[in-house]
Amino acid sequence: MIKSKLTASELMELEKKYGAHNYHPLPVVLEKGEGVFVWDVDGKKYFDFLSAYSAVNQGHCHPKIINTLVEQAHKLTLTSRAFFNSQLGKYEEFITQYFGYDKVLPMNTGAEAVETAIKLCRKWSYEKKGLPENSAQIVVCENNFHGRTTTIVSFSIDRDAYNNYGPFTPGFIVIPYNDVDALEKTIKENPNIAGFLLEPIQGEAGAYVPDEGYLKKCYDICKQYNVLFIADEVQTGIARTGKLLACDYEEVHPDILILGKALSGGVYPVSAVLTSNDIMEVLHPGQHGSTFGGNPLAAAVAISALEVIRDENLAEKSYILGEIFRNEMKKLCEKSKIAMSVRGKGLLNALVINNADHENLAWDICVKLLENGLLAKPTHTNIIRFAPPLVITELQLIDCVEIIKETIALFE
Ligand code: IF1
Repeated sequence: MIKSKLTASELMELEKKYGAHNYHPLPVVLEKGEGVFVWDVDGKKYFDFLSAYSAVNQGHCHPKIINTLVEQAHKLTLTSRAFFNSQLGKYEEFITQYFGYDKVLPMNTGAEAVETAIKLCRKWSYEKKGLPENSAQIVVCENNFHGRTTTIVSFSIDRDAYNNYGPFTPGFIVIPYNDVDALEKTIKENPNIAGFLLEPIQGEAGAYVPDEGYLKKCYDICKQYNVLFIADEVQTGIARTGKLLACDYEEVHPDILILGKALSGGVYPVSAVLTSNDIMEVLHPGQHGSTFGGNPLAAAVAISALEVIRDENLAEKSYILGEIFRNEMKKLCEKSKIAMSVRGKGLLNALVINNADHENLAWDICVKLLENGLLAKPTHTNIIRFAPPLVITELQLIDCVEIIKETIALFE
């Protein structure tokens, strides 16, 4: 029998029947991606305004990154770290110099990098800061999102993220985000604080941008009390917010920097933890690792992905286009009864929807946006995240602003 192409509904049925139901996707089946565009199995074209949660900042299937992936895949993909390989050292030199650190520990997913940073901070606090064994506390923020492992959800306040996954990992103190006094008070009251872990802009919370100066003030308090400032830039990093790192807006250089997602341009899971020699030297052979961490394919791809960010000036583009986008959305909010406000930096933005009269309004708007050729998804019921690949042109952005305005108008 000639294998006929499965329809969108047949493909959705297969996922429903054989896949875990841990997501609720929008009703679209994607088959192809290129730059800012994706196509579904019926050939319909969309602007992608989610960018795989900021993993394809460089655009879908960027040719330079794909070429590197294919070329390296024909040579050597994985050796384990039992041996050296021809790509890792070059990548480690490139990424440490690019972000201004002494050392990098290569991992695969963002959550693994966050877990690595937590272990590193704890070990440093015992062996360098001198905290009593198993006493280390790491301060985190309300409405954080740092991944889905058991330890990470142990300090989530999102019930869906932690409910029935206990018992939980101890050693975390949750304080309000964007509250400098809460950080200083917590550090003063608790002698065993090892680190402060935060997102410079809270992504999942809906592009929640803290007050100007918040990062610098927190960094200075951490320095004053010998507490490590740990920035999770898995989503905000790599040019997404209009600077190479969101911390760059306040010239804060995190003690530990966590990267992921766009570190590979979305073609392969690559994450990284960057820090100083003084901190990284607490790790000795056999004390941490990962089968795929630092593999030659990931290393080669990550160099290309970062070269694209650098050579195509994507941070500067993100900054300029983000200003245009927020100005247009602000004008929309001034006239709209349902678009309340827009917030974000660079091309990490979110529109707050007034869903008082219609709880699932944000979802329904996203379904209509999909019909109108633009993919976006709500977070926390009433916030729509808008985050296109950073390679979008100004003309394309204006077209998308029109699609958003026309779609919202249908619900006024
Ligand atoms: C899902 C959210 C975004 C992250 C930050 C670490 C990680 C993430 C700041 C972990 C991952 C992803 C996970 C994905 C959807 C997406 C997400 F909605 F879950 F919260 F982007 F906001 N730090 N975020 O944003 O990286 O292990 O996934 O590689 O779990 O649904 P990961």
